[in-house]
Amino acid sequence: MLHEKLQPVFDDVLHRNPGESEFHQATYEVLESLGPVVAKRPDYVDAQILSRIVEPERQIIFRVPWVDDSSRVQINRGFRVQFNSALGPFKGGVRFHPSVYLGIVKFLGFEQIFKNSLTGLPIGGGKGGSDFDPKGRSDGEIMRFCQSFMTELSRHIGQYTDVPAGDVGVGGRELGYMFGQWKRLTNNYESGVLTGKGLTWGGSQVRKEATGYGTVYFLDEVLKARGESFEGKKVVVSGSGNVAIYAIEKVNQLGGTVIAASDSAGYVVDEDGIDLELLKDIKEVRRSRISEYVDRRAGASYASNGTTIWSVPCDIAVPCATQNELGEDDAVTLIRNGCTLIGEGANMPVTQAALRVLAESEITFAPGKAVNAGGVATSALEMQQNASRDSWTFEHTDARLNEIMRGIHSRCAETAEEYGRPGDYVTGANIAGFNRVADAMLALGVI
Ligand code: NDP
Ligand code: 2IT
Repeated sequence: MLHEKLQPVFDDVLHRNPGESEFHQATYEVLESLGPVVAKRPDYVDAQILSRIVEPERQIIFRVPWVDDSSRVQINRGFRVQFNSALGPFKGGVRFHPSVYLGIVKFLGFEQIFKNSLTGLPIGGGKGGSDFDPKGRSDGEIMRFCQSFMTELSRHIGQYTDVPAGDVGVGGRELGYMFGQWKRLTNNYESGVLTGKGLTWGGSQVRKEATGYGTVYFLDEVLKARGESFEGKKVVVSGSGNVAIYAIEKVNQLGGTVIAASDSAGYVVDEDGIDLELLKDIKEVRRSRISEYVDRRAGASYASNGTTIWSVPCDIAVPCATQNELGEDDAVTLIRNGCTLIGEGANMPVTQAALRVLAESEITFAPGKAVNAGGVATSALEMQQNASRDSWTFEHTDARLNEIMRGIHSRCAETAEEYGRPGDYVTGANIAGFNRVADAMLALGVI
């Protein structure tokens, strides 16, 4: 149920953005938390902050033509949604996946506004992507696609305007090709135009690890607040991409054991603990399927249909693959198996139906916009280093990331207390994230 002042805002979202179910879901989840805020702040309502915040400042959709290895012309669609720049330049990743359409980019851009706000750093919210499928494509094809994508995107970005980074299907290799094309088109070595860059060409230490490490730093704070730690805990991490791999690495460092991981085709269970070097070789180096893991590791098993990774009994579940990957049945199974903490490493991996089940249970649920904010926070640290033509050590950058994640945790926890919902990280994250943006929007007038 939405507050009476918020229902018309949501009705408008449905009416003006038909068919964009992920965007509807993301806006509903934020609006649902904001009832106590609108009750307390009529000035937000008078200034139509809610109706403005659900409408992107600018949406760009463009054709991306490129030539494949068989000399065939291929056409993809590119997107950049510049959602909100009240706090700073638009900031957010770029996703290459065949499922990408406007509704996905808008849900991600909308989430990004509040996530970036929670970091306390001066970054607005945006997101981009393409329905290009990188799977099975050669290096040359990836390069030509990235160059074509950047040829149009370059008109809309800049260190003070909009700063893209990686997301699903976009990592160091793709960002390299994009930055190369940007540099060539503009004749500017403007490092701060993209983040997630390689260490030899303006990137930051810890950016590659940041989302996964930050996720685990946040969950460690949740555990500490309950007088617990990762020591001896069984953890299930879905996905085996950038976020999952470095979440696993940090869980291992803190004394937990990750017993299962997955990709889009299936999942592996390894009760001795996932062998991270093997997983990195399969997914980061060879860009192959996780099913190979069982061929190279005795005692591990692989499942590809019938069950989901959430049927593996664990103390802590960390979905790090994609949106809506953990549904109602999975939530019921996790509760039954004694799981006590779920933290979203991915963006919106838990469905609305699953959230309702979890809300009635004893499980602590920590939402993505707080949990996975370490990636974009370290992107902002990369922008700082680029602006000052400096580069920090791994230790210094990691310490800053840790401090930022602890700050986000306390901001969420304190806000939840303040609004009479102690321990409710969803309410805490949504309200704390929203209030900072809303105050800036009020100050900047009707724009
Ligand atoms: P990667 O492309 O590195 O890895 C994605 C992983 O998820 C792969 O294992 C992939 O499997 C799996 N996956 C992707 N799509 C699907 C799908 N439709 N169904 C099932 N599995 C899928 O991406 P990241 O690790 O960077 O991103 C993972 C999540 O984290 C996303 O939600 C992203 O938005 C979010 N995120 C990422 C940040 C970052 O800095 N990279 C920051 C904050 C959030 P396969 O190998 O088979 O494709
Ligand atoms: O979802 C996310 O926060 C990201 N993909 C990272 C964005 C960024 O700008 O580093």
